[in-house]
Amino acid sequence: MNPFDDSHAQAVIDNAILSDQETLPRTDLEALQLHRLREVVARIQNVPFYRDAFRQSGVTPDQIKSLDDIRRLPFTTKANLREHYPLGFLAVPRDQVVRYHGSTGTTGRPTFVAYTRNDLNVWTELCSRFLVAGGLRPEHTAQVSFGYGMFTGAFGLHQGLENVGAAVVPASAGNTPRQLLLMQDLQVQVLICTPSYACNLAEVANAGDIDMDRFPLRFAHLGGEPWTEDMRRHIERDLRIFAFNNYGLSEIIGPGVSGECAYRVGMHFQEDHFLIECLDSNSLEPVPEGEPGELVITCLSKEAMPLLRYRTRDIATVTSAPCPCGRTTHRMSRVIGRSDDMLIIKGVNVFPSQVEEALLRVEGTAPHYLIEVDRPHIMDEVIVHVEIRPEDFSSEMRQMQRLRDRIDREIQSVTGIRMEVKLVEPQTLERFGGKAKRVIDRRREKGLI
Ligand code: DLL
Repeated sequence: MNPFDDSHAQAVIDNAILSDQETLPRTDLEALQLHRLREVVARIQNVPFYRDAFRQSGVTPDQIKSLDDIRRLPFTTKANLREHYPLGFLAVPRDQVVRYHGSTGTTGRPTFVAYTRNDLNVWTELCSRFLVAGGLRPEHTAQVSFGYGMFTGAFGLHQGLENVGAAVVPASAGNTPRQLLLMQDLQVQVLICTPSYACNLAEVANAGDIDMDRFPLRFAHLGGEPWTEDMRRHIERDLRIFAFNNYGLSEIIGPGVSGECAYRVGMHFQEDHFLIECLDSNSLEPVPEGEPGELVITCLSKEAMPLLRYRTRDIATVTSAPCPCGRTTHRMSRVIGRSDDMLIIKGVNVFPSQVEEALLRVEGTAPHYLIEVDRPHIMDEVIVHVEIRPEDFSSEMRQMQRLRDRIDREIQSVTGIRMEVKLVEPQTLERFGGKAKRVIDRRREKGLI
């Protein structure tokens, strides 16, 4: 166990700072949500897409009388944003926009998002909240190792950190040895990046001549991509830190939609600004509490580009159970997967995160892997390329065979299907400065799916 683990959590719990908005009694919170929902529905009528959708459904803004009436409102999808590219969803005159960002969109056209001055202030506040929930204080120094640019991660967290009064090191992504140097020389205690980049940092830090007992990092806020509990343990052990998860998406605001408190029993939604539904992706009906469903998010306060019932495609569970921290907000689990990342292999649904979970259960594997799916003939075939940790890499065949068998069994037990496992030498798979790419689906390239 890493030495900072419990001590950091306990210190944060003992000195918790909670804002009034995070501890509103549910009835007050829901009254605020309804008030804001009615406002945003009225405001959004100047967006042609919504005006048409309301007209077609016959619903009028004054019919929104309870939060349940959200179900009468139209959905918004990524495809809708693309159809109205670049700025068809803008709800304010362009002179009120003070910032644009873009989604990372690896496929198709990018999508742009816009912020008014007030939107930036809200975003800053929301990022500050989850940073403070993780123990950030003005005396801390924090390094932002997200790429600064159209991606919302770096700017959102940067604003939140500065707002708390922490000192920001805007390192941006890449050049890992330099990142480690900055951390040591500026005595950085807080790391902000993707989980996969935290892994890369850990790997380089441990391979070099850094004295990890004197390494200054204490905790990290990681987000922007799916990761597993095993990945968290791996990062915490290797960087000797306490790691928090935070979630968001550019279409809604960027980071700041939800984040963990020191109890780390789910990510608290910032419900005063977002109305959350968890729906069955096919029927679009709510799933029972605790069951996985697609998060569908409505912006309650956004001015520049508020979206109604945005289908995130992210699959998670939601709980209303009270959290010991005292926040009254509902919480989401880790993202189990994205409905569009879900692989259907031999008819079985598999999320890349399940493969990660299986791999990291096996001692000796590194958290670097690549899932390659193909259909050379009739059947789907999957090869999982797994990197071995340098200290576990052996030229002895039998030893490597045993390791491969163990991975094989774990993958089969977690996913229910057999995948071919290929062990690869340390440092041979690609490293990512931002979000990792874990899947190559050749069936898609061949037009088979
Ligand atoms: O990734 C915003 C963000 C930046 C969140 C930094 C947290 C930290 P996009 O580039 O639009 O925005 O990508 C959004 O990333 O729909 C999820 O699929 C995924 N994602 C974001 N955070 C998490 C997380 C940012 N903590 C998409 N766990 C979302 C799992 C996440 N997936």
